[in-house]
Parts: sequence; structure tokens; C-alpha cells
Amino acid sequence: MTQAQISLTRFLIEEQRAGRINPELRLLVEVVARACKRISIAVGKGALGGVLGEAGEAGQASINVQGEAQKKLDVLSNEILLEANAWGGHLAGLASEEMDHSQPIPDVYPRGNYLLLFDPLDGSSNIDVNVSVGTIFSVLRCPEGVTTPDDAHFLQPGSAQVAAGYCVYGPQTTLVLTVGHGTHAFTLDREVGSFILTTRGMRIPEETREFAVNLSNQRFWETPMQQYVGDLLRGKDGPRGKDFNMRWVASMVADVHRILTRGGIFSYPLDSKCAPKGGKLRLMYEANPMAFLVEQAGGAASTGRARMLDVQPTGLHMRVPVFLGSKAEVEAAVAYHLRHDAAAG
Ligand code: FDP
Repeated sequence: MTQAQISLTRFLIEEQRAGRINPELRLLVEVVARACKRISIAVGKGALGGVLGEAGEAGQASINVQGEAQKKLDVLSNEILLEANAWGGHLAGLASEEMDHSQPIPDVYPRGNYLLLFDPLDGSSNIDVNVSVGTIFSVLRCPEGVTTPDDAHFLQPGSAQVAAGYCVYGPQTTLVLTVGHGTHAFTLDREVGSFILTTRGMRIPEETREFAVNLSNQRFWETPMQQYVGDLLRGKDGPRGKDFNMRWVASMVADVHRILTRGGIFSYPLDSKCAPKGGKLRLMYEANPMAFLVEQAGGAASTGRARMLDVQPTGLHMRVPVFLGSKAEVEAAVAYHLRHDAAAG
């Protein structure tokens, strides 16, 4: 007899029976997954769906809260996630990369106990060129006694996340999820319309020979980052004693997915261009959910100086430097920063 496939629904019901999630969190994950299926369909249609290109009226680009030009698919994905999550009764509020402020669930619907943050379509610059993009999400508890959450109620460290995940829209559509008990991958069966468990308990190899970074920023990096990557590039003749390969998709979801699958280190360090903002990537709906997934798969995630999940957010759209992936390699990158800081006194 062939082994029965485990759908996301069955996986979540079994997590609930094991006491690891409650029905409300189960519904929340199911709703996000359903929204991701819709986004996957829109991304897959591309030019045929009329969804490529910039959002906004002719000649008038639409700019989001981050000051970045929005793509039509950014806007559409945001709307799909907002609409899907409004009425189920599982959320108290939502926040998105594409919105200035968080939104409480409208009064006409019951409010639940969770807060959802998302980057509806990460890797925007890859949308129009048919390269993998994805949705990233993070789930927090709404603080006790709060019925109408505002931005301040979302400002919880990543260690408070109760679930996190991403959905990568590539050659396959894959949802990767943690509810705090391992990191699991589900592949969308496009004919059936179901996410099927394809890897239970992803493990990131502790050591790696592969790094991901935008090398064109090298001259803007801080000294310890220059030294760290300099030593990687010197290969087996340098202090690291081994040759490294480089991969940079420039969609965080795709780079992290590769690292969860076969190891590596992903880094978007501080550089003099992004330093005034604190970094390039957003803590609450990019770095934290990825850090949770990576730690649950045996990897590590850091700002270069502190564990990512311990960072206390100061704003919904706060940015941070990011180093994540194979544990020993992240520790090596952090050591360069700490040694440098100690020497600088
Ligand atoms: P994008 O701006 O295209 O949305 O989230 C930001 C992000 O992509 C990440 O997905 C990606 O890792 C990084 O920025 C790409 O940065 P570069 O443009 O510097 O390559």
C-alpha cells in the first residue's frame, strides 16, 4: 500500500491533536495558505493576467510606505491577504509592508487573539523577469485585554512569534511553516489545489561552502563585513581554508529557501547607503519570520551582533542587518563583527 499523502489541513489537525496549536491558529494558517494559492495563480499567469509592471496610473508610479515603487502584483497580493484574513474571526489586527500602519479587524467581524504581519510579495524586482518571488508572514499573540490593536501592540520581539512561514512562487509553489516545533515544507499540488507535506523537519547543515550577498555593495560595507567576505573569497589559501561558492537570487524567500534546503549563509549587512535606516531588510515581516524558521531548522540568525529573535522592535517597519543560515557560518560572521567591535573599544 502506498503511504497516504499528508495535506496541510491534515498536518494542522494533527498538530492540534498533539496540543501544539489551537483551532484559531489552525484556521489562521489555513487562511494564509489559501491566500498564497491565489497569489501563486496570479504570479503564474504573468503577462497573460495583465498583472506585470508598475502599479498606479499611467506615468504616475504608486509608492509604498518604504518609498519603493509598487508593482501591480505587490498591490494585488496585499489585497488578497487583507481580504482573506478579515472575516474569519482568528485575527485582532494585521500589518503589511505595503501599509503605513497596522489595521485592526473591522468592527463588523469578530476579532480573534492573533496579530498577522506580512510582506505580501517579497523580491519585487524579480516579478517582471519570471524569477522566484514569495510571501512572508509572522504571527504574534494580541496582548491580553487588547481588543483594538494599534502599531504599538505589534512591537514584540521575534521570540514571541507563535508561527511564521513563507510561500515561494518558483518552478514549484512551496509553503514553509513553523509553529515552533520544527520547520516543514509543503508543495502545492497544482492539479488538486492542495499543499502536500514534502519535507517534515527541515535541517540546515551546520557547515557550508556557499554564501549569498549582494557583492556590488562591497565598498559600502563596514570593516568587519569587508574582512569576513574578503576571507571567504580567498578560499582554501585563506584563513577559512576552503573554497566558497556564491549564489544571489535577490529574492530573500528564494535565497532562504535554498539555504533551508541545502545550507549556506544569507546576508544583507549594514552598509553606508542603508545605515541611516538601520539596514535594508525589515525586522518584523522579513528577518523575524525567517529567523524563526531557520532556528527551528537548526540554523542561526543574527544582526551580526545580536540574536535576531531577541531584537526589541521600535517600529513596525524597522530595518536590521541580517545574517542567517548554517549555524557555524553565521557564528563565524558574527565573530568578525564582535572581534572588530572589541578591538575598536
Ligand atoms: P526587493 O527589494 O526586490 O523586494 O525585501 C527586499 C529584497 O528584495 C529582498 O527580497 C532581497 O533579498 C533584497 O531586497 C535584494 O536586494 P538588492 O536589490 O540589493 O539585490
